[in-house]
Amino acid sequence: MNKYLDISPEVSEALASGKPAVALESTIISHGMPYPQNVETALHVESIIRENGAVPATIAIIGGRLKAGLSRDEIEHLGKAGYSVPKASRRDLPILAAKGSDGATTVTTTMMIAHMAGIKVFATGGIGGVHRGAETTMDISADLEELAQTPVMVICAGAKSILDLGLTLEYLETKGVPVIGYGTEELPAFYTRRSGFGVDYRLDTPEELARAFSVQRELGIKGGMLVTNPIPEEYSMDKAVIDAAIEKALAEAAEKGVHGKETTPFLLAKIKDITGGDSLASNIKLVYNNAALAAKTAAALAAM
Ligand code: PSU
Ligand code: MN
Repeated sequence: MNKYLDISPEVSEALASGKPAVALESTIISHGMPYPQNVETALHVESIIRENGAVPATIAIIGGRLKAGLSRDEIEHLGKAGYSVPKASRRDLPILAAKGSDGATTVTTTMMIAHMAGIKVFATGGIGGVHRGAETTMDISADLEELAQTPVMVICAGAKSILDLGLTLEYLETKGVPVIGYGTEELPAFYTRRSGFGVDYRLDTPEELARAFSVQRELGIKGGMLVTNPIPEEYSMDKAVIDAAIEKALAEAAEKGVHGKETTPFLLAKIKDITGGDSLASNIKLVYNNAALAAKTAAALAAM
């Protein structure tokens, strides 16, 4: 264990006794939703994980410490501080730790810290990917590289079509990352169940997911696995409404010359503004759905 990592007593006890644990990211808390819904959602996600037989480990950087397992006060702090908490991707991690700063962990750094702590399963909303126009901007999320090198299973609701979903799948194929559809042959597009792009494999139970991940480990294959879990039908959004919001957000980003690490937060915030409460409600429900599946999968892995 490294000297910058703090594992909470509850998570530490779970890991030591072979109980299932599920990692959760903190960018979704600080940058993904408004206060106080972000804090309420983060706490409710933790209770869903407990109800489904696993221990939640929300991950963040607090005062330069890499944390696996946060207190209620720490979650409240990250939610209240919002955008003043820096977004922490792979390149930011050593600097924020050296400065003793806070950091909201993305999929990338949540995977890194989960792996340092010994946590195998991670639930989130959406992952980063290859941006539209990446053939000229080269804007490709560090999340895809992390999936290629860090042995953590990431359970998400697919990716938003702010990205080029076809290129994102090509990139994951090149990097050797298995993309699994949970109960579906089609990649879900976050707010909607369908994207028109196929996944590599369809698996239908937490036990099947656990077995696939376990074999990947036994074979000594580097990297993780991406599980895409469609938003429940009753909470999915109208495709035309969400597509129009995404096009508007993309046009505004292009007009303002938004680039680099600001691109994703800018687009996500615009979509939220344009679609209002509808997209927030869907976002919360899909995270709950992923948390339940992640807890069941972690429990199936622990039982193997
Ligand atoms: N929700 C999404 N997509 C995302 C994110 C949230 O639908 O990309 C957040 C996640 O924390 C993700 C990060 O890891 O943004 C990716 O940022 P970037 O594209 O700058 O790598
Ligand atoms: Mn980027």
